Amino acid sequence: MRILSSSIAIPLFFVLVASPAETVADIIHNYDFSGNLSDSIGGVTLIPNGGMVTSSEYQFLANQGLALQSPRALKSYTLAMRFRFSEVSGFRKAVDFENLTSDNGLYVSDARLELYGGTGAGPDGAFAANVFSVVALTRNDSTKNVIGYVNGIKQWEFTDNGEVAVPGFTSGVSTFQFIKDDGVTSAEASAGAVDWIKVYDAPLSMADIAGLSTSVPEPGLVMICGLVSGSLAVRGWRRRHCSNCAATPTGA
Ligand SMILES: [Ca+2]
Ligand SMILES: [Ca+2]
Repeated sequence: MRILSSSIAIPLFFVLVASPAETVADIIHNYDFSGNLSDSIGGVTLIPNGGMVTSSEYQFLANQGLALQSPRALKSYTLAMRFRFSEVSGFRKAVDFENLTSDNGLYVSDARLELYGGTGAGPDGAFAANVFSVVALTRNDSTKNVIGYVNGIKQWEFTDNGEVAVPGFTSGVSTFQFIKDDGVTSAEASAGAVDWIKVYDAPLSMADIAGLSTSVPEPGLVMICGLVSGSLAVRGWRRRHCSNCAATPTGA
């Protein structure tokens, strides 16, 4: 057949146009710390190590960390968190992937973002003391590509053949340890506060990461949006159901 009839060609055209190579990701954990440590979409509750939950954030002294024990293997994912440290000089651990048994992990390092064990520090001045920042990390297990962002701006990327950024998976549980130093060095931590933590089951695009950094869902709307989300592309999810979720970040 040399020429498609219009009745066939038009549907094919729309199939092609409607199939972009856009990342489709499910949000699998969403913590907004609105008075508790629970997952607003029904997943596991965070495990605290001291610290205090207010109506909007988790406030902590150094090493009063949070543990997330996700019931799935996470080799491709996006992790995003909005937090502030009172100290950004030296090494201050933000995320540990080895259940506190390794010095490797994601640090604020002299006000830069560094995934120690995977890549060097990013640009200077990415963080300031007592100022909220959004840190995001994406990992694609097909390519082993890991990208780190601060406030939507890419800081670095590297090929993670050594799975430095893969959370340890033991007994059916992947463990992220937040804002707490490992047992190797113990003191690389800071006091501060965390506003929210989100985990997706796939690497988000740079545009989606930027969107996370500029919109902060209000607690009540998070509940509403959590009910209607499901398996949707994050970009589409936000556009179709959560247009009211965009709000001016507070405290930044
Ligand atoms: Ca350490
Ligand atoms: Ca919050």
